[in-house]
Amino acid sequence: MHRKLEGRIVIATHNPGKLAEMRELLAPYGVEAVSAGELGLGEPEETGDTFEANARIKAIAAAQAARLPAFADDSGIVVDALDGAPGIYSARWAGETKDFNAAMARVERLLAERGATTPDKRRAHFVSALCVAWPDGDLEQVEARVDGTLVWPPRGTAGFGYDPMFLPDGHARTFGEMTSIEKHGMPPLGLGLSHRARAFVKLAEICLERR
Ligand code: ITT
Repeated sequence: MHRKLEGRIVIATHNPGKLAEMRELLAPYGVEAVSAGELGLGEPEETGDTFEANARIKAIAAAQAARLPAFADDSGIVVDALDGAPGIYSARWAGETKDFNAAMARVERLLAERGATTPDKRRAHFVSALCVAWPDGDLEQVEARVDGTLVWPPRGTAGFGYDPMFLPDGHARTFGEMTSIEKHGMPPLGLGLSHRARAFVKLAEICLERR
């Protein structure tokens, strides 16, 4: 029997793009979500070497500091031709200034150096590891991915991070060209397309109830 997430919870992210998506995903479930920023929580060091480990570090740190159940996401883009980079370092590639145009340009430069110019050589996937931690130590963790190819130049201004260069399989528009409903909306409005939406479906099955 899984423990249900209810009442007041903290969304353990300092990334505004992720925060907006996590709030939208939680909206049908009647929980009162406050963000780590609103509570003035610090950012723990992400010392894990997997998405799962880093999601756990963030959720546990927030649950302990806020004395509330905490919901964290660790995510990133894994590029086949770059041996999985930037992966768990996706945020760090944008540097202190969080410059994702520079991060995308770095990915593109490395792909060009490897001669990855055709779609088959430009395969990538986004991963989202979600973790819910309760202040007493209980944990739930899930993970999911969405596969696609990387385009250049980047297309669209919606979303955040690497969205403008990611073309999900079976679609003609990048995540940067999609509305939030198209990227991560749930049926009947959306397809639950993104890595975060897919992971959230798994999490909702085990620890959320529609209100
Ligand atoms: P928190 O740790 O505070 O949640 P962060 O941005 O540092 O924020 P991560 O360490 O999980 O989060 O880094 C994930 C990075 O991967 C994120 O900054 C984006 O650049 C990228 N990323 C993850 N999900 C994405 C998405 O849906 N669209 C575009 N880029 C995404």
